[in-house]
Amino acid sequence: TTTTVYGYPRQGPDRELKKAVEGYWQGRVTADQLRLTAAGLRRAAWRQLVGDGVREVPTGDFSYYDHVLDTSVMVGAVPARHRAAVAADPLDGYFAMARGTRDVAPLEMTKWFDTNYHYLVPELGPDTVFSADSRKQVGELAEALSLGLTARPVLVGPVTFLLLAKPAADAPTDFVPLTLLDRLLPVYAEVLADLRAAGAEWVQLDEPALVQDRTPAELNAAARAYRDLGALADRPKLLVASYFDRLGEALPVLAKAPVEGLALDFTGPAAANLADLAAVGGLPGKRLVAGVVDGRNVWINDLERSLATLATLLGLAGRVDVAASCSLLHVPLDAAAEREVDPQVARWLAFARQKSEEVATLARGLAEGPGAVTARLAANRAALASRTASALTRDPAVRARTAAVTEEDARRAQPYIERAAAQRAQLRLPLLPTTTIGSFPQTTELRSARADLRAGRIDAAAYEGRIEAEVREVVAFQEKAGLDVLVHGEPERNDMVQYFAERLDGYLATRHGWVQSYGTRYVRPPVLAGDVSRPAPMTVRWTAYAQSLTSRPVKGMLTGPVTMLAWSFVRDDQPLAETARQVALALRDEVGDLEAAGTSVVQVDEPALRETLPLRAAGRAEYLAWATEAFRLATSGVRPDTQIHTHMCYAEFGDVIGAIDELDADVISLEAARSHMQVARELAGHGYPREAGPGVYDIHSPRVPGPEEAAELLRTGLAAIPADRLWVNPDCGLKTRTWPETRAALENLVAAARTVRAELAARG
Ligand code: THG
Ligand code: ZN
Repeated sequence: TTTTVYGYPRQGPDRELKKAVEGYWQGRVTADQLRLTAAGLRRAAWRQLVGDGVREVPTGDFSYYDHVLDTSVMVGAVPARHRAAVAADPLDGYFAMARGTRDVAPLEMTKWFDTNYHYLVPELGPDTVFSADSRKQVGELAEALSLGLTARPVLVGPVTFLLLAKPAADAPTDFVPLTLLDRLLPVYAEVLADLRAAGAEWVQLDEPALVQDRTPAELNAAARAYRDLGALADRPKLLVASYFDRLGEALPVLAKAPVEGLALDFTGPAAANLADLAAVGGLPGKRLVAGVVDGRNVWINDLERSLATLATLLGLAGRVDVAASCSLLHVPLDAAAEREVDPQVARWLAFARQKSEEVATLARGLAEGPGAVTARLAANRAALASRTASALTRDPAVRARTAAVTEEDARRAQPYIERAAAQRAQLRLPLLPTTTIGSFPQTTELRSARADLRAGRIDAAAYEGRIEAEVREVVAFQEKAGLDVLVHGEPERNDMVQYFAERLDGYLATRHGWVQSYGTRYVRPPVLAGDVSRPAPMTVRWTAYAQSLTSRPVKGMLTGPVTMLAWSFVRDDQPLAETARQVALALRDEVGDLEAAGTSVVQVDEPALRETLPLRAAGRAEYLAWATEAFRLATSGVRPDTQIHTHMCYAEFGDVIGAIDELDADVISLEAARSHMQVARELAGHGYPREAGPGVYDIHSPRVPGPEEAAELLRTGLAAIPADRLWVNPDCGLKTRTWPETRAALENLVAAARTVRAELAARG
């Protein structure tokens, strides 16, 4: 029995990698310095893993930006528009693929399964010619071997690589990247041969795409891929890894494949792998790497339960090793760095380092018997018991309240038609009302004010004075620009989820808990540790202040329960639906307080509704049911004339369009500018009965559309949504834009609304 993990946080304890890469982009760090920093971070990570008890370390999981991009480079899948840059300088070409240049667009970015990590989408077409470039993989393996370590290269597997790819812009629309499998396999064969020559005994091929619903043709492709790779004469032993869910139909395919080992996830929904494995007769003669330590949450493992799982698995494979369920990339580095966390809670936390130790403990318990780890098991049992018994995780008042929730609580008292009439009378808005999504530019002055407050250079009163000044400016600008429903601009918020988490009981903030979101960008997801309640209003002060400055309606701005869960680390000791209901009730109180303070429009954002959709279709209906119920619970306590808005960012609404309807929000704003109002047509096609604001300004681009361009998008929107239900707004919040862009874009947006209103009036 050995111990391993599939990947490790890359950034270093103080995000040294972010600093080095961004420094390189700015010309402050040379390529050699960057390489040296990276090699140092890899070495430190391996030493840490070994020190914590992981005996077989992963290599090749490191990345300057993204490991899927590294795979594109490894197989030569460089889009034509980036080839010159890659040829001129591989490192700069790599970053050009990641970030684009003035002249060429980067690869598209999207979420890595249902995690909060984003990868760069490979672009493939019928003309793609693959070629092997194993230098990064071979180089990192050589580094680890030269340190005397047992090392196993980890690669994105060929099937997953193709399934994650998208057709290049010039490919036929019906082109399916998986049809390139026969061309890709020889390239993997070459990389495998190179790794063997460099000293790899084992190589891991990650195939998480096989835990999703797959067609028989896709499963066949997987069977063919591993039959062919298995048949190679010159290759290392192959470990095919899956994670994030059960393998299901793909399990018999991989169990039969001529590879030496499988790595399976046994946590969360993937725990079903245990019964599935028994049903296929186990993996006789093969190596099974058992992912029993959850690699995507921050909680200590139930070691006794994992030992029981491992004991069962012993009878089902030739050899059983212990691992985390997936790469530790998805969790922060070290819980011991969180010195400000209540020690009572700190003993429940496990980040990458603590999870490595758990893996080591479990392997020892498995190999030598539980008696060898008695003290650890006792401490673990005590910590788990203290979590169950804690007043933080069991707040009787919160539990009584969620238990008393009725179906009516999650339903507005009046149907939309009646609410709309009441809201029209109350708000007196023009046709095609204009608004924004909530945030205005976060200036350096605002950021430094926050830094000053944290460092104690200014006091709370001085900080609030600066925020008030910003709110005054934002409100004055909106009045002058002629917007109809105003916002306060959210200058007091850095990250919205963090802002609310800091103000809710039951939530825990971390100080060093960085997790890579994409490239050099990181988030510090707050931790849902206990039962959630709201000790005091969270936003009323700023919304009411903004409202005191203007006679136009000011929209209150909140983050919805699903997004509060999606961008946090969630509890693993109760159903997500229960946690969502607790957050929803806290938000419901905030919505009520906003209404009582004179706010007649409240927006509750759910940008993550689509993101958290379960990987397999079987789980989706249940998820959407609790997710939409939580939103309605947060928003249904208001009067009929209080208008509820919601907002979602991403463009793939197809899968959740029914759920959008189920939210029963009076108004929804959506991203639409880049797709030329496609979403307006989708909503109309679905018979969406309420008001909608498909965005007419793409805030992801520094380009400011002129008034005629926005007017044209509005006319397109009008073809799908009637004039009395169409709103005019940008695609998303403006916090990443500059003030000059924001001013010009919003002035143009108002001008466009006025032009189209005049056209409608002329037509009668
Ligand atoms: N908040 C949280 N999670 C998220 C998002 C969010 N996950 C999904 C999506 N939005 C991720 N997008 C980003 C965008 C920007 C940054 C990170 C994730 C970013 N981070 C700063 C950096 O790395 O330099 C650090 C920000 C900070 O100081 O907190 O720019 O909106 N919770
Ligand atoms: Zn958005």
